Amino acid sequence: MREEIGSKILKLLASSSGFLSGPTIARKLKISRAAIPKRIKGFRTLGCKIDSCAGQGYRLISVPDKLLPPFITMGLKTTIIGRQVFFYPKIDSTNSQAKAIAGQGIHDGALVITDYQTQGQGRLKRQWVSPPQKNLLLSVVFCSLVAPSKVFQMTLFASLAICKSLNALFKIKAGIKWPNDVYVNNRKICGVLTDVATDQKRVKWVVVGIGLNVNAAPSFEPELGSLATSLKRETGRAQKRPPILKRILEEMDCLYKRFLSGEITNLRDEWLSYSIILGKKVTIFSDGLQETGIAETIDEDGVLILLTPDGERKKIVAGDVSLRIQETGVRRQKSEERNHNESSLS
Ligand code: BT5
Repeated sequence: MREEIGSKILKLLASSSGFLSGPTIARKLKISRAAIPKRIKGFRTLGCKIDSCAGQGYRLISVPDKLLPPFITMGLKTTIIGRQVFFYPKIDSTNSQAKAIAGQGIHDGALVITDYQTQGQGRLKRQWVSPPQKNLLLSVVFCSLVAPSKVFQMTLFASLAICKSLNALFKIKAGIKWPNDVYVNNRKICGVLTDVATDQKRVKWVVVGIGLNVNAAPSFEPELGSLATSLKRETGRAQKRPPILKRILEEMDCLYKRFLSGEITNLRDEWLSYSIILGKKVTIFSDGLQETGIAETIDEDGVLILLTPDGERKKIVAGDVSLRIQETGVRRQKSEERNHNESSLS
């Protein structure tokens, strides 16, 4: 895909700390000087602050909190994810759109992103709600040929990348609730939805959708009030979305490349280190049935191993199940810790 001239100009300005003259920009990008002022004007209209000075040229001061492709790809340090961007101001669902274009020769790691979803999807036909222009709503299309059993590992990147990004950018301690939700301080900050298309024994594509609450107040949806949180709530102030998005894409890019090179065990260990369910009492809901036990571990294929009260180890596949962490399990863990400390003292 050829990169648009405007994006190239913006990237060049972003990579320079001082002014860049029109002739320098034209020479570096092999474009005509006449093409530059129009693009600069366009970016100013979108909210970019760009200084201009006679004889010196242009200097980029700041970009707005907009998710337009040039603001995403500018300075993005990835080689696979987000190299192709499809932005929609409003759409039904980024996962639906990503699925619609997945088979049409788009690049591995293509990004579908929007400012507002009218029918945001959760798992099991649940809804993902998000007010316009506040949060991150995106889907990444993976087109590498992998075996169906490896799909869950691919979806690990998303939740792991979110945890690592929130930690690196805001020192926020985020944890993963199997199979793929991200929690901060016992509230959900991010949900991940994976769609897959298989062709005989191969996966044709995997779409990993991410909804991350950035600036929406949890009260945007009264029912979610005490269940959800956002970065604004956790950090105490509104945050710009493009730098957060870029960090997430960069973390995903790095994890994806590790996955492609066969580094499965290390990835799983890293993912497990962020798990908030291991050792806890959990209840699994599936097809109207429920099963309670201790979440013992998650195997390499992403299957949860549940230790039931009668000592049986059951394998729970992520597919169509929901999981609830039992409060008693948390108390139980605390009391176990207390017991452990007491016995250590004696
Ligand atoms: C998920 O489902 O958590 C997956 C959500 C994935 C959303 C992204 S947005 C971009 C992409 N395009 C899409 O159409 N979807 C993906 P699940 O585990 O089923 O959780 C859904 C439940 O989370 C709902 O029933 C609500 O209880 C809760 N919920 C809905 N919106 C929320 C929000 N903004 N923050 C926290 N919780 C929310």
